[in-house]
Order: sequence, then C-alpha cells, then structure tokens
Amino acid sequence: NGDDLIEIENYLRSNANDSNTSDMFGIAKGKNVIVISLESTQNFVINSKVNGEEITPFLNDFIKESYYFDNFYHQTGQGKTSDSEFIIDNSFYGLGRGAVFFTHSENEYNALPEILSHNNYYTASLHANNKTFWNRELMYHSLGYDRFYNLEDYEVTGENSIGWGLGDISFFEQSIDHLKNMPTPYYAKFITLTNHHPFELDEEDRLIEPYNSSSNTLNNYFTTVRYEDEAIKLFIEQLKEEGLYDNSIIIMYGDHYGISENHNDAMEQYLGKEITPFEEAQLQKVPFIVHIPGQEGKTISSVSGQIDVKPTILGLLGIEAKDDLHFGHDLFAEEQPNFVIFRDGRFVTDKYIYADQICYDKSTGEATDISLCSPFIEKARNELNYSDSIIYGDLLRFYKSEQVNGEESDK
Ligand code: GP9
Ligand code: MN
Repeated sequence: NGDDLIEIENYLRSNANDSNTSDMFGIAKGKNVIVISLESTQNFVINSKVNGEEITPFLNDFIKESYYFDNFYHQTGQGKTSDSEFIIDNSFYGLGRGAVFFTHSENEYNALPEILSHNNYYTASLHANNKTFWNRELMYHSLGYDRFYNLEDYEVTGENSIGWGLGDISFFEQSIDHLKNMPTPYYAKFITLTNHHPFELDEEDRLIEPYNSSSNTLNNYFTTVRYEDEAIKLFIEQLKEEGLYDNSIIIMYGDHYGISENHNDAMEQYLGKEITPFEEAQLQKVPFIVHIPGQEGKTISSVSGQIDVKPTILGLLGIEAKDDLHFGHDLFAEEQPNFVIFRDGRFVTDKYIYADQICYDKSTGEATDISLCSPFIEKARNELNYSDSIIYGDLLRFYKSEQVNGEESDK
C-alpha cells in the first residue's frame, strides 16, 4: 500500500544526487532530444578493429566531440530492448523475470516522456517494427509518449529489409521526414534493428569482412555493427543538412549485450584473454554518448548505467527532478556513487566487481575478501527489491507529487 512507498521514498531521496551541483544543469534547455538505441551494441567494439579495420569508425570520431562514458553498463534482464527502454525512461530496474513492458503496462508511471510533455516537449518513439512487439503500443501510452512511429509509418520492402526488418539506413532516411514534421521541441527515440542476433547482412551491405572464429554469431556481429555505424553517420549528416543538428542534443546508448556467454571461446580468441566472471561482467559495458552542440568532447569514466539516463537528461534540460522518484543519478552532478547494479545482482563499483558470488578486486582482477563487497551486496539487493515493490504494487498510484517545475500532478 501507500505506506510501503514512504520507506522507498526516503531511501530514494537520500540516495539521489543533486543536479544543481552540475555545471551542465540546464545547458541544453529547450533543445530537441534525439535518443538512439543501439541494438545489441557492446562497448568493446568502440575504438577496436577486426581484420585491421575499425568496427565503428564514425562513432570513434563522434565520441571525440561528445561526452563519452566508457564505464557505462546495460542493466537489462529478459525484457532485452524493452527493459532498456523501461530503465531509461523511468530510472527503475526491469523485473527479474519476464518483461515489465508486458506484465505491468497498465501501471502508473512518471516516465521521462510524461515529464517532458509537462515541459512543453512533443515525445515520440520511432521503430520500424510491429507496434505490438514487446507490447510497446500499450506501454508507450503509460509512459506518456505522444506518438509511436511504428511499422505502419515506414515503407518496408524486400529491397530495403535486412534480417529482422527495415535496414537501419532506410529506417533513418525515412525517419527524417517524421522528424521534420514533429512539433518542437521534441524528445524522439530511434530504435535501431539491423544489429540484432543472428546479425544477418547481405554481401552488398557489408562494409567490412567478418571475423574468423568458431562462432558465426561473433564473426557476423562485427559486420552488422559496422553497418549500424554507417547508418548513424548518414543520419547525422542528414540532421545537419536539414538544419536539425545544432538545435538538438544527441544521446546514444547500447541496449544490451549482443554476444552471449555461449560465444566466450570465440570472444577469448578476439580479446586475447580468458573470460572469467570478472571479465564477463565488464563485457556488459555498452556505449553511452551525449553530444551537445557547442561543447567539447570528454571521456567520463565514472561507473554508471542505464538507470542514470533519466536524471541525466532532466539535468541537461534544466528540469528540476527533485520530486521524481528514481534510482539513478545525474551523471554530470558533483557526487557520483560509482555503483552499478545488474538485474541479476552482480555489481560494479570503482574498486570491486561482484560476480558469481565472488568479490573481485578491480585493480588486480583477483578474488578478494567477500566482506569488502558485503555492504554493496546488501545495497544492491535492497535497491532491486524496492524497485520491484514499486512495480508489483503499482505504488506510483499513491505518489502525489507536485509535478516537476511545480506543475500540478494530474494523478
Ligand atoms: C524489436 C527490437 C529487438 O522490436 O526491439 O528486440 P530485442 O530482441 O533486442 O529485445
Ligand atoms: Mn535489443
């Protein structure tokens, strides 16, 4: 009931950091927000090569003029892409089993699109797949999206399809028209698809040769990541041509891993090292890139995750999120907890990695005294439980906040 929420509220209030301590607070006030979900894109492809060729030549350049977080982790579970969307829009964890997009689409949320709507933004998600996939149509309604540009809004033919559906290059090309017609400012989320298991790509769309290992999945993965990189490059060029680039902040994140541990033999060959649980946890890093026009690039190495995206975006837009309940932190604020919790209870701090019930010392990669991890084990369990309680109990029903910016709540 509502009382359960009080304890959680107290926890979240003491846990949050203060966007007002960020010298970036409000830096992108009123700008469009373009978010790109990078399908199955893990961080190990950034600034790496296969057969002597860069895998992400465009992103490697783009991160030089962006804030690039190189210790940022996905936190998804079985809900895969939908979990990443859920975590990013709500700054809550997904569920330990199943996909919250399916199981709790009728809940009350106070998601990023809803908050942004209250702040004069038009909000849309763009993804050339069936609108019922991952129950998006219903869930997007609860998250407060104004519009879902789905399969019906794209021209998909045999010609322009790759693997799961519309190829990313055509997807972005066609999306530009949708973007041009949107009321401004907008929050527009683009969900890519081509770099999806099993990473199929026609010979003619290939920009680099596959890798050579025992895993065709890994071998082909590099080619579809390279294709995705090209699609983003072309999209950014089009944004510039259309004059949309300078009024927009561009945010990219990897949604979840692409290469599961079933391919560890091949990954060991590629990385040239053994994949212990310590390494396996670090392979869950995904890129997180924030491009703000007029700002110089910087690599930020604090430990962070998808849960931090919502407070970070709100901070950049100068929207006070004090009354918003969230588990994450504004990544530009002064205090950084350097603590990221995976859905399965693993975690990473600045000093330790906890995986397979082992507490690893990050500086050596060796197992260390479990008591060093104990306080974090406790905190991780607690936090996941709190998040689950909110979702299972639909507790935001009871949360009557003064909306951000003092607007009246409509709940
Ligand atoms: C489908 C796309 C892929 O619409 O989001 O979903 P995934 O299998 O990665 O969760
Ligand atoms: Mn996905």
